[in-house]
Amino acid sequence: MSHEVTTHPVPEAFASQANLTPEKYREMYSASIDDPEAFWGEHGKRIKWMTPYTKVKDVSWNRDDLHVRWFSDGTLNVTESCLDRHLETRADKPAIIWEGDDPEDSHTLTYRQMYHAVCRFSNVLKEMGVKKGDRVTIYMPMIVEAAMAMLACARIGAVHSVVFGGFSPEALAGRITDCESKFVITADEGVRGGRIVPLKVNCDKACDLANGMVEKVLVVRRTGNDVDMKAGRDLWLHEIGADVADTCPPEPMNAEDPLFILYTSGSTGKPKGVLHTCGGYLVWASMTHEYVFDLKEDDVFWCSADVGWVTGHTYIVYGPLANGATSVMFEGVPTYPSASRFWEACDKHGVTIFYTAPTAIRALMREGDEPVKSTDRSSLRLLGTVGEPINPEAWEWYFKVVGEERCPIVDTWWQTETGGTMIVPLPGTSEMKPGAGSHPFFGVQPKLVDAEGHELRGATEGNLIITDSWPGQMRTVYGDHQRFIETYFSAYPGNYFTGDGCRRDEDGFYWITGRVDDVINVSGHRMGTAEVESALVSHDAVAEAAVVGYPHDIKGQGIYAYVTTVAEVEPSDELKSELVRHVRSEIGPIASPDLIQFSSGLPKTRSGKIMRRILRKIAEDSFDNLGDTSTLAEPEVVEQLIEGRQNRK
Ligand code: 6R9
Repeated sequence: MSHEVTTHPVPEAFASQANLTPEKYREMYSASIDDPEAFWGEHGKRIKWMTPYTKVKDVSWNRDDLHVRWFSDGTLNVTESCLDRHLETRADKPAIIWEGDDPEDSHTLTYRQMYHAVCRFSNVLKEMGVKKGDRVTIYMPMIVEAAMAMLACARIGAVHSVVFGGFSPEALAGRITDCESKFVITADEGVRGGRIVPLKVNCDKACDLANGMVEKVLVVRRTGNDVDMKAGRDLWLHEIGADVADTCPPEPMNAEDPLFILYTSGSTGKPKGVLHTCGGYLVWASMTHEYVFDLKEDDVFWCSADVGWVTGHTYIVYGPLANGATSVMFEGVPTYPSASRFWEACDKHGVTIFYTAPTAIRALMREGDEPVKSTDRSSLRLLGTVGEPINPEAWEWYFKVVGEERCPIVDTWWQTETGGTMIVPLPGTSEMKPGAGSHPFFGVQPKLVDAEGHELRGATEGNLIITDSWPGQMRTVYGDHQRFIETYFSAYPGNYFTGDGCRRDEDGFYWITGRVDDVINVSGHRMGTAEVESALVSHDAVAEAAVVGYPHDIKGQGIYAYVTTVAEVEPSDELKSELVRHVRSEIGPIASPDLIQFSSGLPKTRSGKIMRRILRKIAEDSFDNLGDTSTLAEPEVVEQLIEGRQNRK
């Protein structure tokens, strides 16, 4: 990434009304670091507690006794913060504005309506036999019932595990069995970009694969098309929801009781079930949502993520609702029916804050300025991005064309594991450098280190670690605490390792440079290269596969797969298509390889370790700088791979 960017001051009109000033940020940040107990003791009160906490922070990042607890003697139910407490002053305020895939299709739910709908949903779950502590898998399209399902689980103390609706039956089954989820909530079908997604069919396949694990499936009617219902197992929400009460007492939960599990990819093995708990997560979600987005009572906030990702959890559902904000939920895609869709919907609903991913911005930028300029967008006052580094060109376009230089851009760096934003140019507090994550949020202590863990000071580049806990931190990997310790706390003992590389410039701004492990970021979706590899080798024709990321104009990174076929099978274009189909069915369309290169071998060390560094360089078309290849078992493989790469152009 180019280091030369134009720095922009905070637009004046924005600065004059911002919640924070540079001084206030510095003051609050220092307070959060100097005395975390006092700082969080105070800010923890922003959510509703049933029993107030007296303990604030109880954390050890020591490997032998690793635990993370915040507010640990407090009790609460997160839905009281998100719903009940708004009934007094915001009952008729829109809680969720739903914008359907079809631009003619939208509706609004007020806080009162949302409250009763969630209570009814909670009573339905109880009738199905869901109990406190049970895991419930949610496999849904972007309809309001997805948010209701999450909150209904929270209301009765069940632990939700939302699985992105674009995942395959195999991927869904893996996530069901990993957390032993006896209950699944799905819809008949989803609708995206004018196309139907067969959710119930996928869910049925997943239930078969999960070998009797699933006892009950609750089905929400979205399209109304016919689907098979299995007697004794499957239930329609509109049927059992018809005669349940519309109030439901909130289950008292300890601050450290689980709230949700969300599966995310790592550099090795199968996806990890990231576990978040009730108290700290909600404090973090609501606090970051307020300060990062300069939230005001009248804002209409639109986060365009899917609830299947952490961004949807924190900034469509929990953060906005805890803050009594109006949250827009969008069923469709940015380019359907046209490339003006986002901006038309902003006009339609008077959106003031808009938050999306760089990959969407790049895709829309390619369509030119006209689809943007044909819309009004005067309601917008702040723009945000998340998911991957944003290249300065896309940033400038977003700033100038979409926001007309009126709206600051908050580039929010964070992870599934962190629960909410960690590094961000808080609006109004700092000039903006396109592409820079900029500064730590309250309570966040970033540090840059070299591979051995030595701290790097001043303007420098290294691996990004966080040196102390924050309330929104994940608590464990569900069912595998050891993996939690190994993954995050073993590279730099006593510190949390993010897996990201980062540069700090001479002004102290942080710039995230991307993953330094075997995780790639495709259109803002995290993917373990190992997952794609294991999907490929599960095909009979494949002997061996190695997957790396390579620069891709729209997706940020594309998936490049090197494949060695078994002896009896000749490589062919048909086989390539077949392998792409295979990976889609094993994981889902987001994991489709963009390029497959057949090769007779892979570059390996004598001990048999694949040298991905070399494969990455070849995929990037940079052949000159392959580094030391002397440890390779068969150096000639590299020549063949380069030739193969060059021939494909
Ligand atoms: C929220 C989310 C986390 C990984 C993270 C990093 C990348 C996210 C970013 C960013 C640069 C940003 N990432 N936001 N990189 N600038 N503003 O995306 O969570 O899906 O767990 O991905 O995404 O590499 O480590 P998750």
